[in-house]
Amino acid sequence: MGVLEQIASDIVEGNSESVHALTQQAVDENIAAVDILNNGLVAGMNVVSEQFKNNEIFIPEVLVSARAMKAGMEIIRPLLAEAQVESRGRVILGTVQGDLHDIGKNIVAMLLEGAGFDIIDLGADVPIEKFVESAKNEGADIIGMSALLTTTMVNMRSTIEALENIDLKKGLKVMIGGAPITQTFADEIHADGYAPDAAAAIDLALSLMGTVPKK
Ligand code: B1M
Repeated sequence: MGVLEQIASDIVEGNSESVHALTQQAVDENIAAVDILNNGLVAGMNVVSEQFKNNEIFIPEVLVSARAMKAGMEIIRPLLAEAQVESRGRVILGTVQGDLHDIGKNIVAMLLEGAGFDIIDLGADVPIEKFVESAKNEGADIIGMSALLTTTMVNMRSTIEALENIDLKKGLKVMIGGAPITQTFADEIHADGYAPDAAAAIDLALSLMGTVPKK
């Protein structure tokens, strides 16, 4: 097995230490950072995504694999920045104001990063103004909001209204998710998409960017 296949396999296994060491080995062997990203780290996370989608693995395994991917990303992120690898799109992510639940949002962030998106993670309990400010300043393609409480999901509506009020919504797609969210709610508040889980969030983000998701 080559070093990139080994990285992919160790991501599926969730072996952070090995992914870290092998990614460094690949860099030392002068393998291009973009190859390490696409054929090692992302290839591994694609398998994880697919297994998660098919209910073959569950949240804890995804988190362990995502942590392994992060261990590899730490090494190649600066090299990718130097090489100016074209990202699939820039996504601003956050859990809405008043809501501290960030486990699901973090999984979405890690899988989107694994799929080649550039992520600006605003964290949890993100005020409406912070989403708007970030949308203005960061040149994002997508704003992704997460909410786990029926009392905080209304802040998704307020954020979209705030974006519409300053005419920012046209150039931006908004995707939402979280346990209490439904497609009906997404339609009602003029979100461009809703994803029930992190694997579906990748497909949604790709389709919002006009890229047909891989099946
Ligand atoms: Co809280 N909590 N919690 N909690 N908590 C829930 C959500 C609750 C359903 C539990 C219950 O009563 N049965 C309930 C909400 C009831 C309601 O509103 N209908 C609840 C409550 C009431 C509360 C407090 C108010 C409790 C209290 O203090 N009285 C309080 C609120 C604090 C606040 O936010 N202001 C509170 C606090 C907490 C903890 C801090 C203890 C902790 C959060 C820790 C953390 O996130 N760092 C916590 C937890 C862990 C939960 C449960 C048990 C688990 C949530 C979770 O992480 N799920 C939850 C019960 C439950 O859901 N069974 C509960 C796993 C996670 C991977 O799933 O977040 O759904 P999820 O994400 C999925 C999808 O939804 C989707 O992809 C993810 C991966 O597949 N997705 C997206 C999520 N975001 C997306 C964004 C996208 C696309 C897809 O696009 C952008």
